Amino acid sequence: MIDGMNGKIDKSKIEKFHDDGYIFLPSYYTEEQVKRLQSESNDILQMLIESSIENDRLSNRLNITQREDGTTIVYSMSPFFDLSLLFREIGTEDIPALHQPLLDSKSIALGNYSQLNYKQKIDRDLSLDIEQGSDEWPIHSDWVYFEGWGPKNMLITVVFIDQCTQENGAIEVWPETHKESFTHSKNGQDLEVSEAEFEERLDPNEREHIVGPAGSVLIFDSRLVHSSGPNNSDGPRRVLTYRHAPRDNIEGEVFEGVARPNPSGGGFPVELIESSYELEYIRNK
Ligand SMILES: O=C(O)CCC(=O)C(=O)O
Repeated sequence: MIDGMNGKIDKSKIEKFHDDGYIFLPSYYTEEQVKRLQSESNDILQMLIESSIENDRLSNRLNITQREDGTTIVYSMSPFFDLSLLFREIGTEDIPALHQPLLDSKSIALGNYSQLNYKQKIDRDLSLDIEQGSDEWPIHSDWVYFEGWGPKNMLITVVFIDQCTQENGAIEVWPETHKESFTHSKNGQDLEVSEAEFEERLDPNEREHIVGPAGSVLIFDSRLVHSSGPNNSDGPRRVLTYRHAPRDNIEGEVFEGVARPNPSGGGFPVELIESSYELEYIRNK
């Protein structure tokens, strides 16, 4: 639907993907397309915040934290496949076309595991229960969340909605770490590479900050170790993060290019609850 313009995945990029575990396509989307991404992100956030306030209940799609410095930050929002045709079609059309040279079978979006990471300050008093936390992402690989049940050869695709810089908390990757496996330990709800493994096997000097303009696209192997720092700028640092897997590795139904894998085989979809609150808000409005 909003076909990217630049950065076809040629032979050298395929090699880099296999060697380093990631590839970066700067300015993949045009400025005009970026404006659509930004306005869609703004509209969704506004709707979710207004409807949370109206219903006196924080939407379960939203992860909002209060940093130590007192700032309230929208950390992430998920799922969004039912909220945005634009974002869904990027996941079911643009990204699978991009993935084609990297996978053996058609790329399928794992709809319930896609997020919009806002890293965005909000000044409003929400008068809702907000937990203390940070806007950093721990050092981890995504695969550890899926190991044992998830589809093999998963790819993570990140679409930059804003320019990503070191100051605003760009994603950092450790090249080649997709070839190994790292022990993770629990940190609250998250998993992170254990301190011992970090000390022994990860060199902070080898970490690469993936910085670039809005509209850029980063694709990485789900086993690649990555993280991100806090947003120290005044503006948001928004990225869409999609998870995809080859069709051949997905058990169960695929509908319109989307699968909904779940470790327990079931699990009640969050959006079926959330949409009742959102529609209530929209009707009242
Ligand atoms: O948005 C970010 O800065 C990092 C996201 C991330 O690490 C993840 O989704 O696994």
